[in-house]
Amino acid sequence: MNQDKVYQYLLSVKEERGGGFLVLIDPDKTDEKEYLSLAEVSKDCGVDAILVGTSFTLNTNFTSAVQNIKKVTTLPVIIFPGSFAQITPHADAILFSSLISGRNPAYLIEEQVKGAPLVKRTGIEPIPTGYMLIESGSLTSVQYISHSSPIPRTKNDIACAHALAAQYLGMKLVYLEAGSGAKQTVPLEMIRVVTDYIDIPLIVGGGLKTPEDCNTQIEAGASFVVVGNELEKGNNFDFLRELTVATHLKESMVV
Ligand code: 1GP
Repeated sequence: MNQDKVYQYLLSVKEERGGGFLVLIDPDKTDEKEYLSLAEVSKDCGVDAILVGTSFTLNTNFTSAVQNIKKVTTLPVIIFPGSFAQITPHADAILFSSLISGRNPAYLIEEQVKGAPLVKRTGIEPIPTGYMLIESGSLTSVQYISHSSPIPRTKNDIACAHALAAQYLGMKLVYLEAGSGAKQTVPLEMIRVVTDYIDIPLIVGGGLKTPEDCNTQIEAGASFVVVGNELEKGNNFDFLRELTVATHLKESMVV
Protein backbone atom coordinates (compact mmCIF):
# COMPACT_ATOMS: atom_id res chain seq x y z
CA MET A 1 0.00 0.00 0.00
CA ASN A 2 1.22 3.48 -0.84
CA GLN A 3 1.75 5.07 2.57
CA ASP A 4 1.74 8.62 1.31
CA LYS A 5 -0.79 8.48 -1.48
CA VAL A 6 -2.60 11.72 -0.65
CA TYR A 7 0.64 13.62 -0.08
CA GLN A 8 1.98 12.42 -3.45
CA TYR A 9 -1.31 13.44 -5.05
CA LEU A 10 -0.94 16.95 -3.56
CA LEU A 11 2.61 17.20 -4.91
CA SER A 12 1.37 16.18 -8.35
CA VAL A 13 -1.34 18.86 -8.20
CA LYS A 14 1.28 21.49 -7.47
CA GLU A 15 3.46 20.18 -10.28
CA GLU A 16 0.75 19.86 -12.90
CA ARG A 17 -1.54 22.79 -12.07
CA GLY A 18 1.00 25.23 -10.66
CA GLY A 19 -0.86 25.48 -7.36
CA GLY A 20 -3.60 23.64 -5.50
CA PHE A 21 -6.96 24.84 -4.23
CA LEU A 22 -8.33 23.31 -1.03
CA VAL A 23 -11.86 23.92 0.21
CA LEU A 24 -12.24 23.98 3.97
CA ILE A 25 -15.57 22.72 5.29
CA ASP A 26 -16.39 23.47 8.90
CA PRO A 27 -19.41 21.24 9.52
CA ASP A 28 -20.10 23.03 12.77
CA LYS A 29 -20.56 26.41 11.13
CA THR A 30 -22.38 25.43 7.96
CA ASP A 31 -25.72 23.89 7.21
CA GLU A 32 -25.39 20.22 6.20
CA LYS A 33 -27.28 20.61 2.96
CA GLU A 34 -25.01 23.49 1.92
CA TYR A 35 -21.71 21.85 2.72
CA LEU A 36 -22.74 18.61 1.04
CA SER A 37 -23.66 20.42 -2.15
CA LEU A 38 -20.38 22.33 -1.97
CA ALA A 39 -18.51 19.02 -1.61
CA GLU A 40 -20.50 17.51 -4.43
CA VAL A 41 -19.66 20.20 -7.01
CA SER A 42 -16.10 20.81 -5.83
CA LYS A 43 -14.39 18.46 -8.25
CA ASP A 44 -16.23 19.84 -11.28
CA CYS A 45 -15.35 23.35 -10.14
CA GLY A 46 -11.63 22.49 -10.12
CA VAL A 47 -11.08 21.99 -6.38
CA ASP A 48 -8.12 19.69 -5.64
CA ALA A 49 -9.00 18.37 -2.17
CA ILE A 50 -11.40 18.99 0.69
CA LEU A 51 -10.27 19.78 4.22
CA VAL A 52 -12.74 19.17 7.03
CA GLY A 53 -12.20 20.63 10.47
CA THR A 54 -13.55 22.85 13.18
CA SER A 55 -12.17 24.66 16.22
CA PHE A 56 -14.62 22.85 18.44
CA THR A 57 -17.64 20.68 17.86
CA LEU A 58 -20.79 22.23 19.26
CA ASN A 59 -23.54 21.11 16.93
CA THR A 60 -22.17 18.41 14.71
CA ASN A 61 -21.39 14.74 14.76
CA PHE A 62 -18.01 15.23 13.12
CA THR A 63 -17.56 11.59 12.09
CA SER A 64 -20.85 11.41 10.27
CA ALA A 65 -20.17 14.77 8.63
CA VAL A 66 -16.92 13.41 7.17
CA GLN A 67 -18.63 10.18 6.18
CA ASN A 68 -21.36 12.07 4.32
CA ILE A 69 -18.89 14.38 2.60
CA LYS A 70 -16.92 11.35 1.45
CA LYS A 71 -20.08 9.85 -0.07
CA VAL A 72 -20.62 12.79 -2.42
CA THR A 73 -17.10 13.35 -3.76
CA THR A 74 -14.19 11.41 -5.17
CA LEU A 75 -11.73 14.14 -4.12
CA PRO A 76 -9.39 13.34 -1.23
CA VAL A 77 -11.00 14.30 2.08
CA ILE A 78 -8.40 15.43 4.58
CA ILE A 79 -9.05 16.07 8.27
CA PHE A 80 -7.80 19.45 9.47
CA PRO A 81 -8.37 18.78 13.14
CA GLY A 82 -9.03 21.18 15.97
CA SER A 83 -8.47 18.29 18.37
CA PHE A 84 -7.66 14.59 18.42
CA ALA A 85 -11.40 13.91 18.83
CA GLN A 86 -11.87 14.75 15.14
CA ILE A 87 -9.93 11.69 13.95
CA THR A 88 -12.28 9.45 12.01
CA PRO A 89 -11.76 6.46 9.67
CA HIS A 90 -13.96 7.98 6.96
CA ALA A 91 -11.32 10.46 5.78
CA ASP A 92 -8.43 9.68 3.43
CA ALA A 93 -5.77 11.58 5.35
CA ILE A 94 -5.15 13.98 8.20
CA LEU A 95 -2.94 17.05 8.46
CA PHE A 96 -1.09 15.65 11.46
CA SER A 97 -0.13 19.06 12.71
CA SER A 98 1.88 20.59 15.49
CA LEU A 99 1.26 24.25 16.31
CA ILE A 100 4.95 25.08 16.14
CA SER A 101 4.58 28.86 16.33
CA GLY A 102 3.08 28.50 19.82
CA ARG A 103 4.59 27.31 23.04
CA ASN A 104 1.54 25.56 24.39
CA PRO A 105 2.42 21.87 24.97
CA ALA A 106 -1.21 20.87 24.46
CA TYR A 107 -1.02 21.76 20.76
CA LEU A 108 2.68 21.09 20.28
CA ILE A 109 2.57 17.43 21.37
CA GLU A 110 -0.24 16.43 23.76
CA GLU A 111 -3.06 16.30 21.19
CA GLN A 112 -0.71 14.43 18.85
CA VAL A 113 0.08 11.77 21.49
CA LYS A 114 -3.63 11.21 22.05
CA GLY A 115 -4.30 11.16 18.31
CA ALA A 116 -1.45 9.00 16.98
CA PRO A 117 -2.89 5.61 18.07
CA LEU A 118 -6.26 6.61 16.61
CA VAL A 119 -4.65 7.48 13.28
CA LYS A 120 -2.89 4.10 13.27
CA ARG A 121 -6.10 2.24 14.11
CA THR A 122 -8.14 4.02 11.44
CA GLY A 123 -5.48 3.53 8.76
CA ILE A 124 -5.82 7.07 7.42
CA GLU A 125 -2.70 8.74 6.06
CA PRO A 126 -0.95 11.16 8.42
CA ILE A 127 0.63 14.14 6.66
CA PRO A 128 3.06 15.71 9.16
CA THR A 129 2.48 19.45 9.07
CA GLY A 130 4.13 22.39 10.81
CA TYR A 131 1.25 24.72 11.64
CA MET A 132 2.12 28.39 12.15
CA LEU A 133 -0.19 31.20 13.17
CA ILE A 134 0.53 34.59 11.62
CA GLU A 135 -0.76 37.84 13.10
CA SER A 136 -3.77 39.00 11.08
CA GLY A 137 -5.19 42.13 12.64
CA SER A 138 -7.38 40.77 15.41
CA LEU A 139 -7.72 37.83 17.77
CA THR A 140 -8.79 34.73 15.81
CA SER A 141 -10.57 31.62 17.11
CA VAL A 142 -7.48 29.48 16.64
CA GLN A 143 -5.35 31.88 18.69
CA TYR A 144 -7.95 32.07 21.41
CA ILE A 145 -8.54 28.33 21.61
CA SER A 146 -4.86 27.38 21.41
CA HIS A 147 -3.65 30.00 23.92
CA SER A 148 -0.80 30.89 21.62
CA SER A 149 0.52 34.10 20.12
CA PRO A 150 0.88 34.46 16.38
CA ILE A 151 4.13 35.39 14.67
CA PRO A 152 4.20 39.17 14.03
CA ARG A 153 3.43 40.06 10.41
CA THR A 154 6.77 41.75 9.76
CA LYS A 155 8.98 39.11 11.39
CA ASN A 156 9.97 37.09 8.35
CA ASP A 157 13.12 35.85 10.05
CA ILE A 158 11.07 34.28 12.85
CA ALA A 159 8.70 32.71 10.33
CA CYS A 160 11.64 31.30 8.37
CA ALA A 161 13.28 29.80 11.46
CA HIS A 162 10.04 28.06 12.47
CA ALA A 163 9.39 26.74 8.97
CA LEU A 164 12.94 25.41 8.65
CA ALA A 165 12.65 23.73 12.05
CA ALA A 166 9.50 22.01 10.76
CA GLN A 167 11.41 20.78 7.73
CA TYR A 168 14.33 19.52 9.81
CA LEU A 169 11.89 17.74 12.12
CA GLY A 170 10.69 15.79 9.09
CA MET A 171 7.41 17.58 8.49
CA LYS A 172 6.15 17.43 4.91
CA LEU A 173 4.15 20.64 4.77
CA VAL A 174 4.18 24.03 6.41
CA TYR A 175 0.82 25.77 6.94
CA LEU A 176 0.90 29.57 7.33
CA GLU A 177 -2.42 30.37 8.99
CA ALA A 178 -3.90 33.84 9.35
CA GLY A 179 -6.98 32.28 11.00
CA SER A 180 -10.47 31.67 9.71
CA GLY A 181 -12.13 34.94 8.73
CA ALA A 182 -8.87 36.84 9.28
CA LYS A 183 -8.93 40.59 8.67
CA GLN A 184 -5.57 40.42 6.94
CA THR A 185 -4.21 37.51 4.95
CA VAL A 186 -0.66 36.18 5.39
CA PRO A 187 1.67 38.89 3.97
CA LEU A 188 2.91 38.15 0.46
CA GLU A 189 6.45 39.08 1.44
CA MET A 190 6.42 36.49 4.23
CA ILE A 191 5.22 33.83 1.77
CA ARG A 192 8.02 34.78 -0.65
CA VAL A 193 10.74 34.71 1.96
CA VAL A 194 9.62 31.47 3.63
CA THR A 195 9.18 29.70 0.27
CA ASP A 196 12.72 30.64 -0.71
CA TYR A 197 14.08 29.47 2.62
CA ILE A 198 12.61 25.96 2.84
CA ASP A 199 12.27 22.95 0.57
CA ILE A 200 8.85 21.69 1.60
CA PRO A 201 5.53 22.96 0.21
CA LEU A 202 3.60 25.77 1.84
CA ILE A 203 -0.14 25.88 2.49
CA VAL A 204 -1.57 29.33 3.12
CA GLY A 205 -5.01 30.18 4.45
CA GLY A 206 -7.11 32.56 6.45
CA GLY A 207 -9.13 35.51 5.12
CA LEU A 208 -8.76 34.72 1.40
CA LYS A 209 -11.82 36.20 -0.30
CA THR A 210 -11.19 36.73 -3.99
CA PRO A 211 -9.61 35.04 -7.01
CA GLU A 212 -6.91 37.75 -6.83
CA ASP A 213 -6.12 36.77 -3.23
CA CYS A 214 -5.62 33.14 -4.25
CA ASN A 215 -3.62 34.07 -7.31
CA THR A 216 -1.24 36.43 -5.54
CA GLN A 217 -0.57 33.98 -2.71
CA ILE A 218 0.33 31.23 -5.20
CA GLU A 219 2.38 33.68 -7.28
CA ALA A 220 4.26 34.57 -4.10
CA GLY A 221 5.24 30.92 -3.64
CA ALA A 222 2.46 29.13 -1.78
CA SER A 223 1.83 25.64 -3.13
CA PHE A 224 -1.76 25.48 -1.87
CA VAL A 225 -4.40 27.94 -0.76
CA VAL A 226 -7.30 27.17 1.58
CA VAL A 227 -10.66 28.94 1.47
CA GLY A 228 -13.39 28.27 4.02
CA ASN A 229 -15.29 31.26 5.34
CA GLU A 230 -15.99 32.88 2.00
CA LEU A 231 -17.63 29.69 0.74
CA GLU A 232 -19.92 29.48 3.75
CA LYS A 233 -21.96 32.40 2.51
CA GLY A 234 -24.25 30.36 0.27
CA ASN A 235 -23.46 28.31 -2.75
CA ASN A 236 -22.06 30.24 -5.65
CA PHE A 237 -20.37 27.70 -7.80
CA ASP A 238 -19.31 30.15 -10.52
CA PHE A 239 -17.36 31.99 -7.83
CA LEU A 240 -15.77 28.73 -6.69
CA ARG A 241 -14.65 28.06 -10.25
CA GLU A 242 -13.14 31.56 -10.48
CA LEU A 243 -11.15 30.87 -7.32
CA THR A 244 -9.75 27.59 -8.62
CA VAL A 245 -8.93 29.01 -12.06
CA ALA A 246 -7.01 31.85 -10.41
CA THR A 247 -5.10 29.33 -8.27
CA HIS A 248 -4.10 26.98 -11.08
CA LEU A 249 -1.34 29.13 -12.57
CA LYS A 250 -0.27 26.60 -15.19
CA GLU A 251 -3.80 26.01 -16.45
CA SER A 252 -4.51 29.73 -16.69
CA MET A 253 -1.39 30.05 -18.86
CA VAL A 254 -2.77 27.60 -21.43
CA VAL A 255 -6.36 28.94 -21.50
C1 1GP B 1 -8.70 28.57 8.38
O1 1GP B 1 -7.02 28.83 6.76
C2 1GP B 1 -8.33 28.45 6.95
O2 1GP B 1 -8.13 27.58 9.12
C3 1GP B 1 -9.31 29.13 6.07
O3 1GP B 1 -9.62 30.44 6.49
O4 1GP B 1 -12.09 30.41 6.69
O5 1GP B 1 -10.85 32.59 6.42
O6 1GP B 1 -11.08 30.99 4.51
P1 1GP B 1 -10.98 31.14 6.00
